[in-house]
Amino acid sequence: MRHLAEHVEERRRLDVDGILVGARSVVCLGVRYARADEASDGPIARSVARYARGRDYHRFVKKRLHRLARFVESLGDGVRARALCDIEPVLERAWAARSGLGFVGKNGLVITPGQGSYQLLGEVVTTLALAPGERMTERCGSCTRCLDACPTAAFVAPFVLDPRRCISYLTIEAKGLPPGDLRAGVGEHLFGCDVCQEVCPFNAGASVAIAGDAASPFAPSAAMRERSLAGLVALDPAAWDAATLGTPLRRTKHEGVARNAVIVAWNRLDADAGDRDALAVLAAAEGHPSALVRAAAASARADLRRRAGSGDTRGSPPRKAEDR
Ligand code: B12
Ligand code: SF4
Ligand code: SF4
Repeated sequence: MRHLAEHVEERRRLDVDGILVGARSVVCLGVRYARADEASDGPIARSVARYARGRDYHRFVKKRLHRLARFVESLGDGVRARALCDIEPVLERAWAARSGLGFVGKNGLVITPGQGSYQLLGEVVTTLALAPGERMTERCGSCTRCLDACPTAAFVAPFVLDPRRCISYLTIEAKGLPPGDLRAGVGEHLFGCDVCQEVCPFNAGASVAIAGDAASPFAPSAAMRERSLAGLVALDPAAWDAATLGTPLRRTKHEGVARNAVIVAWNRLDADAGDRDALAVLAAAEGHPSALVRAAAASARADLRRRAGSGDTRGSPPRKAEDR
């Protein structure tokens, strides 16, 4: 996330001129990614955050935003417009909240009543002067479900997240192994986390409100539906490339996904030291080219041996993706 720190001043001032000289308006958009057919995703895909099960959104959302930007430019002589999505150092949620797209919930995410929070944000910044939307007031009320449900206690206070504790950070951005208490908190999450959205009442029925289908860019690939966790770890570079081409999983590389698979297996072994699938993941990880993955597997094995030595073979069962 270093790119965010490189533009501190622009971020502090929400300096739109730094993004597009002469900018006067920002059009904020939410792209839904909840799907009606999520239940058929299979256990591997279901351990991946919903936004990341299909194609990498950066490409196709940006493409749509570019089209909108060209349209906005066609609205007047000399009008300029620039599409942004995720990677630019702007405060997308603050902008979305100001635009009236939704409100920022206690889980820190932009929620649009009737649509929920399973939406990605994008913007078109333009020199065109547009009438501003009306800011939506926050509607969480006394609810604290997201704060209470977070498996790693990542919320310091309502609306305030410690990103270093967030499973999304630990499984996608962080380079090493999470420390003990956080490792257990990662549970069954292979890539990202949706828990603080799953419990949100604004998402009740969100996945059926607008029908998704197999053609949705957020639907998992056939390979992702069928592969076992150990199979995912054991992929050779060519097979990994073929299985994940154009997907967000590429962000952590094979090394990151394999490390996460070891963590998931380790957490299963905490509950049942004889879990065969989990042991198969460790075996595959022990032959992985990455030193990080091998070290993760060695730590899991050492932990198993230590617990077996002390007669402790059972822990609290982790939350399984298929139970959610
Ligand atoms: C870094 C990052 C992360 C980090 C840190 C998250 C964090 N809370 O900061 C990690 C890796 C943990 C993460 C996790 C996730 N992320 Co993220 N992330 C980002 C990213 C790239 C930057 C966020 C950032 O700048 N944080 C720094 C803080 C300071 O800013 P902020 O919280 O965004 O904004 C607040 C302040 O600006 C303040 N504010 C309000 N008004 C004003 C006015 C002024 C003048 C100022 C200064 C501030 C201010 O309120 C804002 C809202 O809380 C954004 C994309 C982007 N460019 O914005 C996506 C983004 C926030 N992530 C997104 C998503 C989907 C997720 C996950 C759900 C992914 C997943 N399933 O695993 C989780 C959710 C975790 C959670 N509950 O927040 C979406 C959120 C969509 C939505 N509906 O809101 C975004 C917008 C990406 C996108 N383009 O769609 N993410
Ligand atoms: S994404 Fe998961 S770990 Fe991160 S704040 Fe939400 S519930 Fe907690
Ligand atoms: S779970 Fe409750 S507190 Fe959290 S964002 Fe949703 S409505 Fe707000």
